[in-house]
Amino acid sequence: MTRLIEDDIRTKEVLEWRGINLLHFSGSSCSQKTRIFLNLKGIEWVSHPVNLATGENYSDWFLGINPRGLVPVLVDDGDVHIESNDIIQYLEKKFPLPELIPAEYKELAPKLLREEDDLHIDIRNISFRFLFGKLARKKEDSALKKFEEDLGTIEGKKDNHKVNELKFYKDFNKEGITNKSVIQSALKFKKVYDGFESNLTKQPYFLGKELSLLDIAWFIYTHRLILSGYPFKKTHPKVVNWYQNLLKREEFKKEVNESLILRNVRRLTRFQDAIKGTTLRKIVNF
Ligand SMILES: N[C@@H](CCC(=O)N[C@@H](CS)C(=O)NCC(=O)O)C(=O)O
Repeated sequence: MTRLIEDDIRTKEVLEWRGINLLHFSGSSCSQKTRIFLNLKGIEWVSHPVNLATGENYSDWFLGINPRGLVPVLVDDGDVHIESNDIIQYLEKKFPLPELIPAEYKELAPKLLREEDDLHIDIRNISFRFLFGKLARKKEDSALKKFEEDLGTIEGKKDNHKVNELKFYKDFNKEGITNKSVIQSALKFKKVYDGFESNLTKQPYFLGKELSLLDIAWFIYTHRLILSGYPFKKTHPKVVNWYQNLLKREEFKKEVNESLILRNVRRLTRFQDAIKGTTLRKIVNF
């Protein structure tokens, strides 16, 4: 569990925040996952939007709350928790009902969720290329430098996690998202979804008869991949069925509402890719 200690928190005002507070961004996948979880649990929370599109996550104010510069962040009665999967597991303990980790998976759940988190850069590769298109803007060198030089700590220590974030944005600034990265990322997803497809022949949800944290986490990735044109219908029809059933639920649907501008950008990107023969389906070819 990643909870900041008081010395890590430079934006001291949050120490006074009472109740469940979430710093988040409407279109961020990890924020969407956390909000779906809060909806399903019926937890009341205070919303603090952080605009990733304008780089608010690299402001001193936000880095003083999360030195990783990432949303979501949970502030519960002044305690700061980062990392979406840690946040939802923390909240699962605090609000046990309805149970979203089946009893037999209590030990395995952190590992299964880590596998999802390990693919975060991969979902970013695909989203940046096929969903956000020209809206996936480069970060200014000055912003990256400020982030790199920020002295924030996590649990009292310098945070190495930043290295991956910086690498992603430096590579992206240099070469965008290459076909090679798209293929590598898509293959990682295929491997996981092959396993899910086989699970879903025996049961309605990834871990059994009941909806769990794993379904919530993977619903968001699946949603993004579907919008990006991943050929699920051909490769994983049971996954499509599982996804469509979840999408009918208000707790899920309202969190993935796409703004008009994003929808138009995505459609335009798809149209241009179709003309150039560079859609996700064409590139991965499975
Ligand atoms: N492992 C982190 C990943 C969080 C993450 O990457 N958040 C993205 C939004 S989905 C973000 O804040 N990105 C800001 C940026 O890339 O500048 C978690 O699960 O909370």
